[in-house]
Amino acid sequence: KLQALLFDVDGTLADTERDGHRVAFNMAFEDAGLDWSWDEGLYGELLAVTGGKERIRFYLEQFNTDFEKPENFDDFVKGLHESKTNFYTQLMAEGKIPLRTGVERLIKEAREAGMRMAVVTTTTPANVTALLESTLGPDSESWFEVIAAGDIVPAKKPAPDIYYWALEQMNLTPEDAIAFEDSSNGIQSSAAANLKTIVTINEYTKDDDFSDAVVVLDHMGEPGRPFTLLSGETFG
Ligand code: XBP
Ligand code: MG
Repeated sequence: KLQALLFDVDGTLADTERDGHRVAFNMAFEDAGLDWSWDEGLYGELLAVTGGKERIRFYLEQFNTDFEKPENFDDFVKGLHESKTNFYTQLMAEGKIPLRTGVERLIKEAREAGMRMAVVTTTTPANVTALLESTLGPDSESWFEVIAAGDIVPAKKPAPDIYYWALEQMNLTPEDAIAFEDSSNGIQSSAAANLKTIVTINEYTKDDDFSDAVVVLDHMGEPGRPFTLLSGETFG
């Protein structure tokens, strides 16, 4: 019997990448006096790598090789990323990003039905708190039994480690739970952890490979705004 819902955050609960994370990275770059600027197209390519610190390194390795790395490069990346997190949580507190269609309804109905819930994401824990508080309310983080996030495991998605960690914390096997994801990196992670996965696509991920998904939907749906089944088993 299904016991738990495991939610990815970025792209799944809310479209945080283009107008949230990307904007916050650019604010941090400007604040640090760097002339780097990540436009929407470049950011789509940078999403190949999950995790903000990892993404900054990837950018320098692949897209800005002329940049002369400072001696204490690890600290430099860490500091830049901390600044990005500050800008990002500020944007969330200002309510800049709403939840995706159907997400609030799904979470509230699951909660009323006594379903166990967890967050399983590569983003920084403070970002999860900021999004949940600004959208579902001040105590909504407590609706989730486990917040599996950020650097809790060293190998981020597409590695399955963060899902393994969450399942272990909840004392569940993969058969007891279902994952919600929006991206190729996300479903590679959940599928490698043997979880059934429901995918809701977004602009950045609509052409990703979702052959491992139970179903692929455009969004979670609302009364009067039903989702479209894009692939997978028919159900209803
Ligand atoms: C989300 C991400 C994150 C955010 C940045 O992937 O890739 O890295 O873009 O977060 P997923 P931080 O939805 O698969 O979890 O800067 O806090 O690392
Ligand atoms: Mg995601």
